[in-house]
Amino acid sequence: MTQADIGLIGLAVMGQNLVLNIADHGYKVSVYNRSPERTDAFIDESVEDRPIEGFYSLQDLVASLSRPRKVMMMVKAGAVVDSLIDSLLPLLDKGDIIIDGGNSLYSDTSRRTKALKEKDILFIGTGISGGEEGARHGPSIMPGGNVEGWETVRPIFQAISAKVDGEACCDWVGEEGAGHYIKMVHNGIEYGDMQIISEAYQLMREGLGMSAQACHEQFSKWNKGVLDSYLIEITAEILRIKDSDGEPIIDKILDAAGQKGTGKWTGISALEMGIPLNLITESVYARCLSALKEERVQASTLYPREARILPENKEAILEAIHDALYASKIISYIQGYMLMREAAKSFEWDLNYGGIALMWRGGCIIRSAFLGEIRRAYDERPELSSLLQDPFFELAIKRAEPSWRKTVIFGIESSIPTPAMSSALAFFDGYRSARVSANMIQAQRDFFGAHTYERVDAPRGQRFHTDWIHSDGKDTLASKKV
Ligand code: NBP
Repeated sequence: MTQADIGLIGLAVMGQNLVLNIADHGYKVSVYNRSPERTDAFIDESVEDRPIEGFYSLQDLVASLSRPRKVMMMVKAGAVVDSLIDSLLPLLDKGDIIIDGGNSLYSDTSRRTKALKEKDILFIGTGISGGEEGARHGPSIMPGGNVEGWETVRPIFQAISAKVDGEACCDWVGEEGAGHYIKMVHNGIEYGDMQIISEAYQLMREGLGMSAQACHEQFSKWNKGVLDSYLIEITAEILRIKDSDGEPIIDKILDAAGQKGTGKWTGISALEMGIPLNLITESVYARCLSALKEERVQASTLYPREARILPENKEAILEAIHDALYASKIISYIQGYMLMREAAKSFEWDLNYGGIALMWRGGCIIRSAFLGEIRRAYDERPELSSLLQDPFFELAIKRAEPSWRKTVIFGIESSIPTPAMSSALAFFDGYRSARVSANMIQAQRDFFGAHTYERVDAPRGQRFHTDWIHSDGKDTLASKKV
């Protein structure tokens, strides 16, 4: 009997769909799950005549694989991954490859890559996006880890991934935890995209008094232009669907958002790296605030909102909301790319920024036409330090700016929160300012803590201190070089 091309551990929703996808591309797959009943049910109900075989011990699974063996785990991130690696190690030989396709934290992947390298086992930690549907018909795949394993797994990964204009949405991302880092940033951007779309929706629904059906029509229209993306498409679809009583189902859904943690990880990493990733971080906070449902309901009676007067220039505001959504989305990706650039510097990863945009272009939740422009920008100028320096994005932001401001003002005047759109605008206003308010912060730090400051009329790096406390009422103080 021929040996299998790859083994897959973990037959929940992602694992099952990936196995079917791999088998449909002509590869023989061996599968294993902790609970044997799930393996049996999968083999009985879904496998049909595909080249898939179930095993009931890791030993038998590994023995069924061709060399070098490729064993992929699709299990919950965390301790389970470490314990499975420990169980696999005695069964594997030098040059075999362990792949973690779950949502592992990048630092865990870096640790595992290094530890397994010492045992001559190649480790690949790969981000996989697209949910159940993507896993079955073509996900976005973001592999990183030990590059020596890449050529062996590449044919399978690129065969099963999504394709855009014939190109696979899967390429090598970089060393150690780079694949999982990029997947984490992808998820952070997903939080941001979802938040700005939800803000636009609330402005339309409550600020402009539009029905769910009218919002459906508007989002469908927007999906044919620069905002063309999976998340705008599903938003339009959600707004069309009615509950059994004929009312829009969106109105029956409780306004308390869940989260699994990848947005938070992205925010934490941005804080650690010192990158102003405020749109994504605000999106995480917005979910936290939404979860305080009971407190919000109480506060809404304590601080009742003034009755809203619908504006007369509805069409103009609608257009402004579109532009604010587009500009905020650009800022979100700009911040995401700033973070990846800093991570690459800090961890000494050689990231391919255009390739990352291609990987996100299809198959994943944040897929959009707009990512084609990001790819073009980085292909043309790989050294680009910010997408704001690319003429396409420069023009887009300049065109959208007045409407973006108008939208944020409309939200404030209507007491509709737009934390992501507003923070994106605050970021932009700070980024484009040659002088910000940090001179005051430096003066305060020097006043209470003698932290020193740099001067505008001295070379960078020279530090000064003022003896603010012993001024004895004098308002002219000397700045001393320290
Ligand atoms: P889960 O994250 O729910 O993983 C559970 C699967 O792992 C079950 O089949 C379980 O077996 C198996 N498993 C094995 Br084998 N050993 C286990 C152990 N020691 N402890 C616990 N479970 C064990 O599955 P999923 O939703 O398919 O996701 C798989 C990975 O892919 C996760 O890391 C997830 O974050 C990631 N991911 C998910 C999505 C998505 O849309 N769901 C998208 C992208 C990435 P059992 O049958 O005995 O419980």
